[in-house]
Amino acid sequence: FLSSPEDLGVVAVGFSGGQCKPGVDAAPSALIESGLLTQLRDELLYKLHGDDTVHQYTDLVPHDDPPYRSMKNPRAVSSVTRRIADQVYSHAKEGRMVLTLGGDHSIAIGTIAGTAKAMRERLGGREMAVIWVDAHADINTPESSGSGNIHGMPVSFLTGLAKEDNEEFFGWLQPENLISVKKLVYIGLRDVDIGEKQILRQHGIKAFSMHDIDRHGIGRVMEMALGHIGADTPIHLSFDVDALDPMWAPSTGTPVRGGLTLREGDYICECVHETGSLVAIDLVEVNPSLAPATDIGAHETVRAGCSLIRCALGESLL
Ligand code: 6HN
Ligand code: MN
Ligand code: MN
Ligand code: MN
Repeated sequence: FLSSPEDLGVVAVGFSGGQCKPGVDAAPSALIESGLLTQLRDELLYKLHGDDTVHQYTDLVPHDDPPYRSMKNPRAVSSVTRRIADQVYSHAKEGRMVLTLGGDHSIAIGTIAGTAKAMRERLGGREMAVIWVDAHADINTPESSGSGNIHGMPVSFLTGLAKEDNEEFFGWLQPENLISVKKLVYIGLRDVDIGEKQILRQHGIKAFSMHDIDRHGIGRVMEMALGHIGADTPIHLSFDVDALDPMWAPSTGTPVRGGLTLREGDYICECVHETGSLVAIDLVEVNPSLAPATDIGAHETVRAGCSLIRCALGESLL
């Protein structure tokens, strides 16, 4: 699916409007300052295209953005994700792997909308798969959401479960931007809202919770997850750092105990890399300003994020 797998499009998104805690906008700079892009260029030998500075998209954030269908900051999130979709699409249609550094998880509305469209065009209508690694399912509809935070809703818009015609509120999403619930796989779930559980059950969505990982081990879970997707299907990996246990990634907006070890997270990324089908990766929800007690937490979380990305992009262990 990638005409030039060594070419990497980078999109750095300092956007936090999908939730209420400031600071997640500082993550791309923190990841870049810790040397991530230099490593990808000098050690993993990628040719980088796109952002070495971080988009803040302030021009797209309106002064007044009252709730719509209970969504908070709906105009800002809609117009920022629409811009991201264009950026990601233009990399993916060139056959580049796309790396997006968030930002909160609402930005995946843009990244997946962009890759889904590019892959359909490049593969004559064939569908892309998404592996969503997260403590949360992020599949609330505006109506099922208890928080109104759009970072808890991206999957419902991307699968067409949440519908909206008004362009100002995600109505810009077209059928070619969407993915099928059949091509969606979750890994790491442990904090799923009641309404979301109903949605997962009703649509038979494949999900591997922490319980499944405890039972089968991460090796078997990855076999089953990739088996569900099937060979020769492009994969978009959307990795929320809160999938990791707070021991490894404390600096995040909605931490949940009982998560993945850093090695399990890295293993997921390594397995996805090994398929040769990875076309895009998002790393989201790193919030360097949410460090418990000392700033060691922020540093550790950034380091964990860099490790996940290097593994997904093919850092070899030996
Ligand atoms: N995330 N289910 C909760 C909500 O507000 O809808 C939490 C969402 C968390 C989102 O971590 O990307
Ligand atoms: Mn999450
Ligand atoms: Mn919850
Ligand atoms: Mn998430």
